[in-house]
Amino acid sequence: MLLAFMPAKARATDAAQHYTQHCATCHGADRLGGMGPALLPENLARLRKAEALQVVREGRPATQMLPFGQTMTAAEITALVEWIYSPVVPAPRWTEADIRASRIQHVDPATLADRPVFDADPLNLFLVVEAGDHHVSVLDGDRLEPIHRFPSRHALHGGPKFAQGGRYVFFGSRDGWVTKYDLWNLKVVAEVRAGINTRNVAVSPDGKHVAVANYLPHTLVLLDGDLNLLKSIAATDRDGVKSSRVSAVYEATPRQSFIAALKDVPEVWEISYTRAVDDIPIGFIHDFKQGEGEFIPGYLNPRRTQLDDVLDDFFFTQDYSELMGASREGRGQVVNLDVRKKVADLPLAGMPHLGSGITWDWQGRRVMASTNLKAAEVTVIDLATWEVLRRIPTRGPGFFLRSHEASRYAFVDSMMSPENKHVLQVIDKESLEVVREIAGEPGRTLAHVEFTRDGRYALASLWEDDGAVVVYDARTLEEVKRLPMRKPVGKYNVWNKVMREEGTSH
Ligand code: DHE
Repeated sequence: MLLAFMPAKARATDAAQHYTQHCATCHGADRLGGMGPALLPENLARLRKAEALQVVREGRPATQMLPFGQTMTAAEITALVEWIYSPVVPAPRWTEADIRASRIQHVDPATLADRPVFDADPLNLFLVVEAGDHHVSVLDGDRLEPIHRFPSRHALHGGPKFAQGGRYVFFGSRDGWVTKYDLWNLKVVAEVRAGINTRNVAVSPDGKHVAVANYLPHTLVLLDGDLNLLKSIAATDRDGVKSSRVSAVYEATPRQSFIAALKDVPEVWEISYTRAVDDIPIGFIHDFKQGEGEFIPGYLNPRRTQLDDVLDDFFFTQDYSELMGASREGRGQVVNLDVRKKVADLPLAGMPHLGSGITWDWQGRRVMASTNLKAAEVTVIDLATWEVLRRIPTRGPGFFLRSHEASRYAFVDSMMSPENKHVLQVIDKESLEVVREIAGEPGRTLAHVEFTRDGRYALASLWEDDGAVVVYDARTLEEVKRLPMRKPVGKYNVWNKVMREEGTSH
């Protein structure tokens, strides 16, 4: 029978059988992943269906993914792909027991050397996330050469988070895996699966607390520095009625807390990771659980700020007293984390990508600037008055903006523009104008810049499977060298991250 004429239910049964036969061993009987990634609509959101069809047909070179073009007909492959893009009902669960059971201790910490096993400056290393074959390269930022490369979990997303002066770094994958890596020993220490579909991770500077924001299940997970579960908090409104995905979580050092926003409930949470918080008089920092008359101690318990609108993406002022946030529709607001309410509206358009915002001093004012995923502009905002000072036109909507305190320039991509995704634009932070364009090869994305520790060089990603990290002299803007890489996505300099350099994301 032609598949198109089969009833939908029969097609689904057929697809489920093919899944069990061909896919379950690697991707898990429940589609939650195993040796291969999870095959759920949430986790496949970044993969176009046409590409998924091709992967099932032809396999993925240099991975364990086999081709099934000879084993299944085209119609069967189409039905299978349709099926993995449809939700699992009821929604899969990932309990505290699942989290605990998933933890892997890769090395005994007692066997790790307490000094770097290489001679490069440990504070000027870069980590380059290579999405092409799911690896991470470690670069020496002085010699601008790789010193190590190791396999990562599938589809890392968000910046890795550094702790203990840059010795340890924590990665989060879209499939929920958190990896603790010892940069001095160049070894994976431990891993845990904190969720099924994860946004990002945040880590306290002493490396003792890790927070994980999940879309699936609706939880914010708190781990200790060895990735043991401390608690998993159900992300619901304060009445426990409406459940929500968690948009993202960040660490706020001056407040010794994690700040998270919910995506489906208009609330910001602050979760203190210091027990000292319990010494603060009740009523100021403690939260009141509605209806039950019970005060909840502040340590590791969310303090909620109610808003009128949800936050998708957000950015903090340097002292972390205020948060600038935007919803998917671009409605912007400023939330004061001490008075716990919205204090201003932000006149933003499109879909500002506040998470990649940067700050600097401009004509005696502190400003922040952000790209926009839907508008071809960089928006510059006064951090004292919240007014938009300048909308700098760019070649196209962009994802990432980067600078360094020692550089007069900020680099912005136009990644979201099919015609201009190969162009990086250089903005003069004083004149607030584009002063130079660095064009790669049309059709091949050039994006995501990170500076060396001293701001002397800017490293950009030629974001292709046969791509490279391209090194530019940050003063002359000339190319210095390129290091071949498999689809380099983000790159992260230890010093800039640990010092919370103003020109980079945190
Ligand atoms: Fe990201 C960071 C959200 C799509 C690459 N991205 C972040 C962060 C958030 C976010 C909240 C900050 C987390 C952190 O660093 O702790 N990203 C989103 C989205 O909502 C969006 C638009 C849709 C989605 O499906 O999640 C999205 N992001 C993408 C991509 O398509 C990118 C380009 C490719 C990819 O790998 O998925 C992408 N996002 C990145 C990178 C960072 C990031 C490289 C870290 C930037 C940095 O320099 O710190």
